[in-house]
Amino acid sequence: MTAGAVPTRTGGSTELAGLRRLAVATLDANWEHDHTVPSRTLYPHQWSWDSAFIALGWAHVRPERAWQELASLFRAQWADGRVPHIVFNPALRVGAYFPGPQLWRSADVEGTPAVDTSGLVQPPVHALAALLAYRRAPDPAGLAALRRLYPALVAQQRYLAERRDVAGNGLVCVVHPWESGLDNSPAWDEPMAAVDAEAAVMRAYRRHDTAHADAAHRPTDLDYARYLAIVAAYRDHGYADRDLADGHPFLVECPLFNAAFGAAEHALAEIAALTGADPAAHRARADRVTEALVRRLYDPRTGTFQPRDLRTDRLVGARTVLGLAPLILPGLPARQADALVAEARSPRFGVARWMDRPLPTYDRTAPDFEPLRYWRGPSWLNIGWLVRHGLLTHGHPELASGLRRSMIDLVAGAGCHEYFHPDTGVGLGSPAFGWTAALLLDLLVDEPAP
Ligand code: 9WN
Repeated sequence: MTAGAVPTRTGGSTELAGLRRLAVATLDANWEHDHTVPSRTLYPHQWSWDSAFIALGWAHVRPERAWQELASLFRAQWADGRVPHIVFNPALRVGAYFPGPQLWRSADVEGTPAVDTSGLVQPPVHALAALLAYRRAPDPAGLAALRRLYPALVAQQRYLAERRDVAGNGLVCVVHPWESGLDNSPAWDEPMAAVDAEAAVMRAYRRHDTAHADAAHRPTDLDYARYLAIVAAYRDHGYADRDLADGHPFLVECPLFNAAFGAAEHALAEIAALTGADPAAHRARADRVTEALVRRLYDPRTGTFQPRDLRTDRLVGARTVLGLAPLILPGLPARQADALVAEARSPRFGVARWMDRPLPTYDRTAPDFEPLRYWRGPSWLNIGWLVRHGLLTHGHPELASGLRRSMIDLVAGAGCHEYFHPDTGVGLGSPAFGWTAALLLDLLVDEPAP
């Protein structure tokens, strides 16, 4: 094992070997025939962006599982190209997760796979993960897998570009906070306030999450009532994306989602070059997405990227970690990249060569910062991994290594938890979480800047 040259607070290589064993054991325990569940208790089905991060982890230890993971997810791709955010395991009992297939009713829609799925998407980090997985394990089987995945990844991008560019400005619009992956981020407070729903609605349902995690660490009942109302609106519209602007209750351009969308085109250009396809169109699209992100979501007054609420055509005010994600775009102009590095280093996020606390998901100086509640403060490894990737992309290896050390320390101190207290590092949510284990494996192997 190469643990990287920079010592962590956790110290020597024996301890790092132990961490690696813990990560592999966590992934093994979450492996389910052809995919990895994010958590056996909280999320026992297959999730879209989880599988991308998890595939990257598998590439370090059992590359064949990386390709099985992505292949099983893409087998559930809809005919229109959308990759559903949940693929339900038919072997599990009704009630194993809420909301289950009964709410989504994907089988009623034409062009859906035989297996039940949700109708939403998640940030398209899959092309980037597939490319990096191949770089971690560059063998003929991996190349063959990349070649098979390529058309599916292209279709995923085409769906987003053609069906989800609601404002016609070159960016993808998310139609539900679940699509952002940061479900109850303060970024969604303004757009969610306009969604008509009552917390009391939840009396008719049994939430599964609060049976397995502390309710104070999860979204509220009012959040869930709104989540369900937005799903019902989309589902009752047949998950059709036409006319969304006319009445869909939640329409937002998210900087993280769109950064992933642009980074996917960069990755597809590399995959095309590796597999004998033409990279040129991907590069041109990546440039267009980057330009649209800067034009639509960069706020020069705050020096960060903010989501745009399409119902009001205004940028939302909350400064969340979503705004740092455009750093993953290699073509981000220096002005914005420098501003994001300043934002990352500010007391709001505290990225440093030696970090005294982990990266939070929300501005830790904000009065409504909540260190325990899910995406409203706690530290998550996938977000740290993305920001670190962005710092490496824009030539900040010392900050990237500070972030890396702080993430390794989190797992060393608390285990492969789903998220962590952003001051104390205490583990929160699921104690055996797939992407935490997978990304730890990736972090333990220090790589050069992309
Ligand atoms: C809803 C699986 C998923 C992650 C999301 C995270 C959480 C689901 C939930 O779990 O969302 O999709 O039930 O809370 O917010 O990012 O993909 O790990």
